[in-house]
Amino acid sequence: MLKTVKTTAYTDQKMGTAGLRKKSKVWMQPNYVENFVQSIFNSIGGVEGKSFIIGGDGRFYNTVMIQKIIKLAAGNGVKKLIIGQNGLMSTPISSRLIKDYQTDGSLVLTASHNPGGENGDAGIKYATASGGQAPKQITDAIYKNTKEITEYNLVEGNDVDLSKLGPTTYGNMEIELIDTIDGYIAMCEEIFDFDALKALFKKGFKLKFDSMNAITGPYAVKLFEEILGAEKGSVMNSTPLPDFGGLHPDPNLKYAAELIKIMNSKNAPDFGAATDGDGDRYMILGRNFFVTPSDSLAIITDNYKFIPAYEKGIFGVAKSAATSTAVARVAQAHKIGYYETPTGWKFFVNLMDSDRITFCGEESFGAGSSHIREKDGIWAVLFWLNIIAKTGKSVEEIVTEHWQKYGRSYYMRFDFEEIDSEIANKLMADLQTKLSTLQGQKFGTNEVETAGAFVYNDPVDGSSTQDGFLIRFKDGSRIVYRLSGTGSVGATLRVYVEKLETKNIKEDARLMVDELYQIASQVAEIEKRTGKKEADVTT
Ligand code: G16
Repeated sequence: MLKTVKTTAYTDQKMGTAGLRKKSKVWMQPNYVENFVQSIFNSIGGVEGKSFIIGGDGRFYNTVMIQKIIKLAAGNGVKKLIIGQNGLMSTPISSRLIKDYQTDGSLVLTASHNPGGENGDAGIKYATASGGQAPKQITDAIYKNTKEITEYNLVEGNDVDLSKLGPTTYGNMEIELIDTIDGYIAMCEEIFDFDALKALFKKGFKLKFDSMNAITGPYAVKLFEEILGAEKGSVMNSTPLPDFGGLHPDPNLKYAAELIKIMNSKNAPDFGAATDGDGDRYMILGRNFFVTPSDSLAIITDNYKFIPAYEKGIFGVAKSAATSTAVARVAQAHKIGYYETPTGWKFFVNLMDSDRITFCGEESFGAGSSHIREKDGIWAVLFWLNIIAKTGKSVEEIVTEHWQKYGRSYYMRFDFEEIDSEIANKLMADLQTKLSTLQGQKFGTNEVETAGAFVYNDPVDGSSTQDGFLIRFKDGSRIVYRLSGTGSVGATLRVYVEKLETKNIKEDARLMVDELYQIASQVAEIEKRTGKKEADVTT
C-alpha cells in the first residue's frame, strides 16, 4: 500500500568526500535512512520510471537499509532495482553495473574503510548514471533537501528475500537479484592476461590476499584460488562479516597488521595485498616491503604496456593534489596527459569521460582506470601481478628499479583524528592567512616557492574547486594540509609531506621526511591547537 509518512528533518546529513557516513546508531534513529534516501530522490528530479543498482559491503544494518530502500523506491515510482544477492556488492562492480544495466545510478551501503558493527559506522554512497560519485551540485542539493524534508513515500509490504537470485516484484516495481562475482571476474579477464597469471601461480608463486572480513572475500577466493590457481588459503579473512570480525577494514600499515606480520616473517609469500570494506581501496606489499599508493600509481602507469587492455596506449593519468608527484615524472617520460585534482574520485570522472586520462589514483590507497568510474582494489592487485608475471621481478625489484629510473618521492601522510571540528576549522582558517606570508621564506636551506590554497579548474565543465593547502619548496618538496571528508566523528587533519631524492633512494622514509614534517607541524601549530604530540595514524 502506498503511504506518505510525515517526518522531521535531521540537520547532520551532509555528504562527505564519498557519501554519508555516520555511526550505525545514528542511522538507526527513526526516519534517518528514510529522510536521506527520500532527499536523494527529491534532489534528482524524482525517480519515477528510473532504475538503480543496490548493494552493500555486508556490514551491520546493510540489509535493514536495503529493505527500507526497496520500500521507498517503490513508494516513489522507481521502475526497477538491481540488487546484489544477499545485499552484497563491492563499490567497483556497482560502478560497472550502472553502465551495464544503464541505470540512473546506485546506492551502495557502506562506510568504506571505516569500522562496522552496531558500534561502528554505516553509510550510503550515491553514484549517478555516470557510474561515479555524485558531483557537488547534487550533494549540495541533497543536503539542502535533508534539512527541509517533511515527508517521504513508501509502499508497505513484506521484506524481499535477498537470497533468491532472479526477477521478482515489490508492488509495481521490478527487482532483479543478481550475483555480481562472475560479472566482475569476466570484466577483469577482458583487461588482464589471465594465462600469464595462471602460469605464474603454476610456477609456485605465493600470494596472501587479505579481504579483512569485508566485501572482496568471495570475489577474491573465486578469482585467485579457483580460477587463477593460487594455493587454497591464499585469501585470508575471506567471509564478509557484519562487524568485519572486529577489524578496521582499512588496508594500511596500521590496520592490516596481521598481513604485515606475515609479509615480514621468515617464510613470507612473494606478494601481499589487502582491500578495504567496500573493495575500492588496496595495498601492495612485497616481502618485508611496502609500496606507497603514490609509487604504485606511478609504477602502474609506467608499465601499462604489460596489460592487454592498455598495451596500445593510454590517454593520460590523474592524481589528487595530496598524492606524491611520482606519477608526474612518469607522465612526462611517456608524454601523456597529466592532471592534478582535489581529493575525491568524482574529479576523475570528467577526465575519463572526455578521454583525457586512462589511469588515476590517490594516496588514500586508491587506483583505477576508465574500465569503471570508481577505484578498484582487485584491479590494482591484478595489475601488479600481471607486471610480475611479465617481468619475473619481485615487488622490491620493480619498485627499486623504478626509483633508480625516476628518482624517489619520499612520502608520508600523518593523520590527526577526532579533533574538535571548531578547533580544526580555526586551524585551517589561520593556516590560510599564515601561508599567504610564507612565499620566499627559508626553512634551513629550503625556500618556499609557493604557498596557499589548492584550486582546481575542471578542464571539462569549467567548475572551480578548492581543496586544502599546498606549500611547494624550491627543491620540489611539498607539504599538503587538508581536512578529511570521510570521518564520522569530529574532524581529521591530514598532513602529507613529500621529498624528492634522485640518489639516496634506499633510506628510511620517516627519517627522510622528518624535517618537512617538523616544518609542517610548526607552521600549522598542530600540537598547540590540538594537544596532540604525535599523529594518530602514519602511513
Ligand atoms: C573516499 C573517496 C576517495 C578519496 C577518499 C578521501 O574514499 O572515494 O576518492 O580519496 O575518500 O578520504 P579523506 O577525505 O578522508 O582523505 P573511500 O574509499 O572512503 O570511499
